[in-house]
Amino acid sequence: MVNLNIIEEFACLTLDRPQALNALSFAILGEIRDALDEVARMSDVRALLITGAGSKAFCAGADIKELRHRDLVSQRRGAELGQAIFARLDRLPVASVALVNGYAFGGGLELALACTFRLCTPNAVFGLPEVKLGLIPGYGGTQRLPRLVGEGRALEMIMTGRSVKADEAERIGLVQRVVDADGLLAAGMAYARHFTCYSLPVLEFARRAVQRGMDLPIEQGLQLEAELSTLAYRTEDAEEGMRAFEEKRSPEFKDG
Ligand code: DAK
Repeated sequence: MVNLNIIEEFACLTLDRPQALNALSFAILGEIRDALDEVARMSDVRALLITGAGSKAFCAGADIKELRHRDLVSQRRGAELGQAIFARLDRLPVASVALVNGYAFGGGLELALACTFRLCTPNAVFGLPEVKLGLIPGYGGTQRLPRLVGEGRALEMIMTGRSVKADEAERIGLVQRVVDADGLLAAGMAYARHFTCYSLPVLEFARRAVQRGMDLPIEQGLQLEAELSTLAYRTEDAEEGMRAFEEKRSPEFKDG
């Protein structure tokens, strides 16, 4: 149900349950968790790309058929499990790019939100329609969506269940780019190369400063920035980057 492949310098995770629009059963969630653990152990991977099998859906959300008839304790554990898996994605040592090829609803949008970046095809549709089922998002949507698009837009999507098409998603910053459906993977790889050509530890410091800083008051965020920018300065790659500037040549980063 989940395929993990290495393509050149990238790990590529595909949700492969197209007959149910790649809906997140608990089994698929477990496979995503195992795949993320595997990616975290891969020393030669420079970014993770995530997409859905088929042309119709990235992921239509939590498996609604599985969500019914569960006791409250299991339901609470289910929410915590999904949240913990998406937090792992958020905190992977490498950046991730969601390649959204169709519907990204509910848990599917929450999966994309936990990625560092999002690209989508022109037929992509984004939504948190849980309210239509008498539910609210349970895998991080109420927290990550407002941080990305602002409180008003997030509340509107969550409280009305309104979905957003690709062009609006790009306009409100929900996705970085809309790209052709043909060659989505190639577009994802080309996009990732814009940043993976730099020093991986330095990129990780930058990502941590921005992402963790979003959760902190600005004074603490600035402290975090001072610590992480000093750590970046101490790397050999920083020395190489500054030396290359003075010598008027391209730097050769070694991820150290
Ligand atoms: N779950 C299970 N099956 C799904 C599914 C889903 N989310 N979405 C689609 N499918 C299945 C359909 O049942 C259908 O299966 P068969 O009937 O053929 O067996 C197949 O995929 C094809 O779907 P459709 O026939 O419906 O395809 P259409 O093109 O007509 O419509 C659609 C596409 C995406 C508009 C429609 O399928 C749809 O509205 N799907 C549901 C989208 C949705 O509501 N997603 C949000 C799910 S709720 C929590 C944990 C998590 C959550 C909340 C709480 N706790 C633990 C507390 C999060 C909840 C969600 O994500």
